[in-house]
Amino acid sequence: MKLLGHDGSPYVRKVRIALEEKRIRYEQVPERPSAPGSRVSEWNPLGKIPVLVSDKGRAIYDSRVIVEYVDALASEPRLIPTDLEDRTEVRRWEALGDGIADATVLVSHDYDKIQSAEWHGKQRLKIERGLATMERDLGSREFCFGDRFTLADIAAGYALGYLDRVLSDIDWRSAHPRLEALAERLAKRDSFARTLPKG
Ligand SMILES: N[C@@H](CCC(=O)N[C@@H](CS)C(=O)NCC(=O)O)C(=O)O
Repeated sequence: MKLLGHDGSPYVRKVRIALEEKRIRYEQVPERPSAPGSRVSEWNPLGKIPVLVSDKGRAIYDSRVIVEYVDALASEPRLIPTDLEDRTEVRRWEALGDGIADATVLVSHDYDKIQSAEWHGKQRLKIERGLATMERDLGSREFCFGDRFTLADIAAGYALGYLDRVLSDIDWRSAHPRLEALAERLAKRDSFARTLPKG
């Protein structure tokens, strides 16, 4: 199995954390969609990474679909609960993490400051509200959902890690001490440590 996508992409890291947690072997091909001659669109018509290419040559995208597929490949540890209500709650955490990452990508990629201050303010508000919701919903629990590690923790952890890397001016730790403690716990997991982008 091959995973197309470079380490700088938050969504690639999300998928890699899931693969590491499930102890599934894969080969990473560090594709960049924006690089000249990139072949990503041959696998994903949307031209986005990550793409998981199975041994039979089947391409799977995007990160949400890949994580669901990966979770079903090996039964333990279960990342997405089977019960409808539990599953929906975990997927809601995933939507929060993805939404924070999406807004972070948009803001951090506006290198030439083409977008207005109002646009930037709106994106940053999405990040702030997303974090506030995570902080509230985490409460005093050890894990984001239930009493064990799930995709909800991957979602929160990869989004916070990406924020730290590319929008370090956002001091989310002062306002969200529970998320700070969560991020510290997650950083100790092998899956998070092994997938931390270098540099
Ligand atoms: N919702 C998608 C987002 C994927 C995405 O936006 N990836 C970025 C890299 S961080 C990308 O490939 N961008 C290239 C493009 O949009 O042309 C997912 O979860 O996989």
